[in-house]
Amino acid sequence: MADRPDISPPSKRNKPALQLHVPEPKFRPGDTVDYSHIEIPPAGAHARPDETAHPKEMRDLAFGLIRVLGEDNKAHGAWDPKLEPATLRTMLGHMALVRAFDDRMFRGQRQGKTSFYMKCTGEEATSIATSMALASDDMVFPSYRQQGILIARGYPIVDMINQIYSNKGDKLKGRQLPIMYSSREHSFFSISGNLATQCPQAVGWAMASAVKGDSRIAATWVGEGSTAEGDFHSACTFAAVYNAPVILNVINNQWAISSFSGFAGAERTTFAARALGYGLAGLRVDGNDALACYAAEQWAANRARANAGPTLIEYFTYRAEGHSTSDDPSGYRSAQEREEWPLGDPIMRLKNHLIELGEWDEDRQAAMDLECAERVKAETKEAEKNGILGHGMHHPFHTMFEDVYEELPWHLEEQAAQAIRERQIKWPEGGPRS
Ligand SMILES: Cc1ncc(C[n+]2csc(CCOP(=O)(O)OP(=O)(O)O)c2C)c(N)n1
Ligand SMILES: [Mg+2]
Repeated sequence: MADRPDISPPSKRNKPALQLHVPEPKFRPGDTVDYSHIEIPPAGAHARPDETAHPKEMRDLAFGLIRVLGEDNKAHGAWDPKLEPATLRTMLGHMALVRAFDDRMFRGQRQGKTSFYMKCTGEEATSIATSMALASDDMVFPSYRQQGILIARGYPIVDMINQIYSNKGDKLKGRQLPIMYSSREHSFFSISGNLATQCPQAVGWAMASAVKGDSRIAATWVGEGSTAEGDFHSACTFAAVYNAPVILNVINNQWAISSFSGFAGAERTTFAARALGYGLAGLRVDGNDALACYAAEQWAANRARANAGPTLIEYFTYRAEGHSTSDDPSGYRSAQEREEWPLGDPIMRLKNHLIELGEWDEDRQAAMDLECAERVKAETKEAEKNGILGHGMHHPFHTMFEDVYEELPWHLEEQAAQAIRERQIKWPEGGPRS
């Protein structure tokens, strides 16, 4: 019996018991929020390295926070992109339009006009200012919260709404979940619900662009929660190995539905710091500062275009609203988080900057907000002529079998015929969804 292995529990042996750490968010519903642990350097504090610098020369930028707009509403430091007031007003206008659009689409879902919607409230700068820093034909691989890119690129609002309503005007013929847009003409890759798949796709596209000797670069947007997916890490490896002309934008809005960023590793280090292990340039940016967002994306675009390497940028922001229309954040986080969030609101900050420059005022802002709301309302009415959810006005049933094969295989043609027949039996009058 003496040689039997010791199977007593570890606590009984002379060794410390192993333990796991399960992350827990700092604040839960009803908690008082205290953000004093968040380090926020003053605007203008960080140096701006040359776009061709080696990642190890800019290590600090992966742990800091690049900021341009100060508490005094002025632009500070080397990262100031020095944009013309007219450009700043355009940026502000796009952000206001996205907010008006989000509000109306959210209400549309509550009214039963669509099944689903996702807002980007508080994160507008991370898609609008960033995409304005790219060329209009650079290929973007967004996630589902970058509707701002389409607005900035001039995609027709009515087509966005047609897609959300899955109606007969929907260019994607009802095949995608509402808000999962796609537009080849706007160099906007089809949004996928499978998180992080867009990352290796962007890197692959960028590699192909380089193989072809083209000058267009690729950029992708991914949520901080989604960086826990293997696809994100494969993308970083490929980007680094082949020096792909790509920008990996990580939108750290601190929540992944009801999971806080700690479950994606935020308690250990920054998301920008992931870049260092791969040998990528890593920048950490105030995502509610439209000028900093523009400047960082422009820096990374210049770097990619100069064949100087890919960049991983973490935009630190806060998801001010629920994850989607299917979510209720009051069940898992403190309502005070949004109120206390120290980086403010991106639209208000840019507005105040323009006012400080003497290039804007509150009356013009109010008029612009009204104009945005009216415009979205008019576009909504236009889209509703093509139908809303459940009103039967959508693409003909047979189209679900089309566009995949050049010639429809016989067995799919049979399935299509059978499906149409069954619907005719069920709804001889044409039915609700003929
Ligand atoms: C591969 C995969 N896993 C899980 C989901 C379900 N899901 C959809 S959105 C989401 C949260 C993603 O959070 P984050 O990446 O931080 O983006 P955010 O919603 O904050 O913009 C999850 C878990 C999914 N769509 N795909
Ligand atoms: Mg998130």
